[in-house]
Order: sequence, then C-alpha cells, then structure tokens
Amino acid sequence: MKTILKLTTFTVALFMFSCMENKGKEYATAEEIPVNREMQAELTSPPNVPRPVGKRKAKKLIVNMEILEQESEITNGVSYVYWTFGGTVPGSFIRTRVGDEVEFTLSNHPDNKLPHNIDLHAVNGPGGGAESSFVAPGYEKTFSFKTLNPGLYVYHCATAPVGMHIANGMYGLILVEPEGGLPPVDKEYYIMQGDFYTKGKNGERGLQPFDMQKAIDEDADYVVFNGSVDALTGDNALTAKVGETIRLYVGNGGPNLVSSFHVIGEIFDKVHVEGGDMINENVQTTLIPAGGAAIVEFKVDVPGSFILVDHSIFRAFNKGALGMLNVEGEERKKIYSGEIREGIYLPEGPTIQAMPTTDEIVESEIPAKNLEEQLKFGKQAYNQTCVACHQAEGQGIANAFPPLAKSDYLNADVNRSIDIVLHGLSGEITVNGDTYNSVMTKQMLSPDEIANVLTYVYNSWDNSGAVVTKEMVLKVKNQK
Ligand code: HEC
Ligand SMILES: [Cu+2]
Repeated sequence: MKTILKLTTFTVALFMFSCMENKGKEYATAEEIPVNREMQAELTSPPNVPRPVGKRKAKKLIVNMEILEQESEITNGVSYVYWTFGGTVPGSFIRTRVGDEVEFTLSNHPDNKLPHNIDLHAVNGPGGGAESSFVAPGYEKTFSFKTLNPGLYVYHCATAPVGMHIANGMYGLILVEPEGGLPPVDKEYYIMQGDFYTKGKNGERGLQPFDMQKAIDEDADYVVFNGSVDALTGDNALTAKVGETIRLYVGNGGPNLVSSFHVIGEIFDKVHVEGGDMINENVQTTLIPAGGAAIVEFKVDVPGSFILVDHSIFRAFNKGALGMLNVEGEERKKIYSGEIREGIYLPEGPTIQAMPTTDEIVESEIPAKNLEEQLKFGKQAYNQTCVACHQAEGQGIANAFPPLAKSDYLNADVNRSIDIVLHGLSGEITVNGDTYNSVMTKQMLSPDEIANVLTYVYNSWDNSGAVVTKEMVLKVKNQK
C-alpha cells in the first residue's frame, strides 16, 4: 500500500515535470512558432504605446503605415517641414511579439514630394526591409517578416540621402515582446530623442529649412524629445501617481548624437540595456546610441516634477532635450524631506560676486513682437531666474528676499530696477516698510530678456503696469 502511494506520487511529479519542460521549449526556434489568424496592429502616436501583448499567441499582424511630409513648430515661432511615419515624430509605435508574421504596408501620401522606404532593425533581411519598401508618392508597398528576436528596435527611413531623411524626423520604435509578454507595470510611455539642423540659429523665427552642412558637422541647433522643444513639457508633460511603476521605451533617432538619458531625481530600477535582454539595475544615466533604444523602469516614490534630460546638459537647457514627468500624491518625508531650513551664506562677504559680464551673454534670438509676447517670454525668464528668490507670486521671503509683488521700491523707479537686474544690488534697502540688507547678484540675461522679465514683473501682482523696452535697458547699460 505504502509503495503504491509512493509510486503514484513519483509518477505525478514526473508528469508535471515533463509538462513544465515542454512549456518553455515548445518550439526550438522562433521561426517554428506557428501563426494562426490575423489581426490589425494598434499603432499609437508618442508618448503613448499600444496595449501590452501579454499572453496572446503569435499572429499574422497587419501594419499599415502612412508617410506624411508636413510643416509644424519645433519651438515657439519656429517651424520645420518634418517627414514622418504616421504624422508624428517619432513615428507610430508598433507592438508585436516573438513569432508574429508582420505584413507591413508602407504608403507614401500623394501630396508628398519624395520617395521613402523603411528599415526596421527588428527585421532579419536585407536593408531591414528598405529594399522591398522603397515607394514613390502616391504608391504603396507591402512586404512581410517574422519577428525572431525579442527587444526594442528603431525603425527609420533609409532613402538617400539617408542622413537627411532621418534628420527630418523619419524614425520610430517597434517593440517585439518575448513569449508571455513583459511583466505588467502601471504606466508606459514612448520617448525618442532626435537632433535637428536648421539654416537659422536656435530660436531664429520663421520656417527653417534643413542645413546639410551643419548636419555633416554634427552641429545641432535643436536636440529634442518627441520632435519638438515642448513635446513633453507644460500641458504635454507625462503624468504618474506616487507608488506607480513606470516603463519608458526610449529611442534615439539621431541622426548624429548619442543620448545620455537621465531622469533628474530618479534612479532606474531596471534598464534593458540597448533594448535587449540584458537587464542592469540601479542605473543613474543610460547611454542610448543613435539608431538604438533602451527600456527603463522605475517606481516613483515621492510627488514632484521629474525632469527627463540628455545629460549632455547644454542640450537639455539650451537645445530642447528636456521633458517632464509630473507625479502626484502624498509626500513621503522619510524618502525625501524637502527643504528643512534655509540660511543666508555669504562666503565672499556682502559684495557682488564675480560673474561673467552681460556683454558675454548672447543676445536672445527671439525678440518679442508685441506686449503679449513680451509678457509670455518675460514669464518664462522669471520662472527660470527670479523665482528661486522672489518666489512664484513675487511675494519674496521674509528677511531674505524682498517682494516684487506690489513693491513700492520697484514701482518708484523703472531705471533703478533695470540697473538692479543688469548689475545686481547690495546694501540696505526698504521695501514696503521692511528693511533688507542682502545681496542680489547680477542676472545673466540679455537686454531683450531683461526688458521682457521686468515688463512681466511690472504687469503682475498689482504693480504699476510699466512697459520696459530693450532700448531703455541699453540706455541704462551704457550709462555706466
Ligand atoms: C539669488 C537670489 C535672487 C535672484 C535670482 C533675483 N533676485 Fe532680485 N533681489 C534679491 C535680493 C537679496 C534683493 C535685495 C538686495 C539688497 O538687500 O540690497 C533683491 C532685490 C530686487 C529688487 C529691488 C527690491 C524690490 O523688491 O523691489 C528688484 C526689482 C529685483 N530684485 C528684481 C529681480 C528680478 C527681475 C530678478 C530676475 C531677473 C531677480 N531679482 C532675481 C535676490 C535675488
Ligand atoms: Cu524618407
């Protein structure tokens, strides 16, 4: 009796074991994975991604991609003719699984001027599909491929001059999920960096044509996420809630620059290095080659604004490679305290500290056209430079930074205010009855920007409504 029981247990265990063995090794190679039925692929515009593949079986996946050449803004007042896969830069996100048979149709809109094609790095075949997909305006081409390798892959146009087609925005990502799918997360987003080369300098207004020489010299005017400077800021910022897990599919279209992708205030719990199987953990900055990708994952632990950058940092703050992830939820002081105390620290004594002169600052390339624009640019400048001390509503901080809101000192003398922003201020002053004896360093702004920021200040928070022009700033500047 005892022996029989033992024997049965053994057989059951053996049976289960062989089943498990089978599950993982159902097919020796991805090529052997059969497909049954077909389905239309869901394509999405950045920063969105299609629904996860999960446990679905391999299928014949129909992808219809349309090429559109269209003009839109790269930043405020500057437009560019983008060449796109699906009407966006980067192009539509394609989500597949290993073993899918992708039937890809590339159509070139009749209004387009040029022939194009597509090279998908997820393809095993000549040109990644480029040779079979070369298509003139008003035509479409179909080819098919089987996804053999899981991973996150770049696709791009490969029509000569290849660099120009990529520089104009012809790139995107295709994800090939492994058998069984990727582990679930709370939020997924699609981000792709690209460098742009325009005839005019960064910020120069109007329709800017592509500049071949700058592209050859790798001298980018714009380095951006998702095709334009504001694609991931302000109302377009990514969002999440405290405690959520985030997965970012990050690609780099190039054409030239390598991205040092970093999220300020976060650590990547996991990085699928170069979009492949290797997972690195606890990463601060991950390199994403031109024509490459990475999957980064992290949990957001505290609320706040987390800034996505290319940590080649002038690209972030001067060329546009900056995005935002806004996280809402309860503070968690144990993880991050916020500011605990503040004091004034003046190691060099109460004199104005040495800073580069305003003459060394390049003129702002974007003079405001009218008062409305002056206020808009002025607000931007205020939030970049003045807000740290004078605070968001100009209320200042008691005993340290005088208020700009309803300030009698400010409203009494416009030229004096210009002088303060140009050259800094130290010594005792009285603002609205309170005395301050501190130091404001000279501000690193061009005459245009000083005019804008002061006009914004004078037209906010119950101030006098004075308008400051560049000429007024230059007059004060040249008096000294
Ligand atoms: C690093 C901190 C800091 C920054 C940044 C800063 N200020 Fe000030 N500001 C001060 C301090 C401190 C004083 C008072 C100096 C004193 O006590 O002599 C002051 C005084 C002033 C005053 C005169 C007093 C008043 O309240 O009316 C004006 C006007 C002013 N700042 C404008 C600006 C503007 C505009 C900007 C941005 C372009 C700016 N400040 C950026 C610290 C700063
Ligand atoms: Cu093209």
